[in-house]
Amino acid sequence: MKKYHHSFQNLGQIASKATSLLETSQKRRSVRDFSTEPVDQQIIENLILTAATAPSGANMQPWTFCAVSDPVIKQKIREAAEKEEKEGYQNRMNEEWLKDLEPFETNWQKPFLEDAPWLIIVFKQSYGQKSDGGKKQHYYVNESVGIACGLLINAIHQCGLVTLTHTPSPMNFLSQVLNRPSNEKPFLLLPVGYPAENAMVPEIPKKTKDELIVWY
Ligand code: IYR
Repeated sequence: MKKYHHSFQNLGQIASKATSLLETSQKRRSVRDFSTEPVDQQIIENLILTAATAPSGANMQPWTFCAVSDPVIKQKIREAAEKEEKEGYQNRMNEEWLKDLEPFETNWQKPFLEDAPWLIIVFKQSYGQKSDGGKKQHYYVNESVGIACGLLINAIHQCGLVTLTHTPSPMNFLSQVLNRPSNEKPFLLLPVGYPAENAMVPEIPKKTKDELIVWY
């Protein structure tokens, strides 16, 4: 163990930070129309390192972040995702689901998978590798990787870029395209970049504080 160093701030500083954090966070939107404008690899690396500060079960850090800018791989991912999505929209998703998605005007076509300069594909590691080749147990894998993704989404927004939580379903094609080992399963795909000039977002409400907080 070592001493924890806390950077104490006064109440006024904390209150004003909490307010400005809320205001900035309320501006975050999932964006589906991306510009092809490139983003430096160093920026993507810092965003991923920020995500990897997440807490995880027994600090096993059960995640792998694949960052793709190669246009050939992006094209492969788009083709495979659209094949699954087409099947999903036409046959797998029920009426209620399709109705719930209407405000978002989504469909099986996913041009953002090629337009965005980066795709970050987050893999969860169901287990790890021991040095002797055995399986290392991982704990609370979904919770841990979910938290890391939340930090990543926030970091992308706070630095002025946009993303979208894309979950092509099923998404096991990502393991093949990216040649991942069998202990890793695809968890979330995040295109990252700048919004297209005329990017549109749906007008959707968030729950009010009375709907979402219960004070005791
Ligand atoms: N995976 C599909 C469908 C989809 C499902 C939900 I729930 C969304 O919030 C948005 C889309 C797609 O990516 O279009």
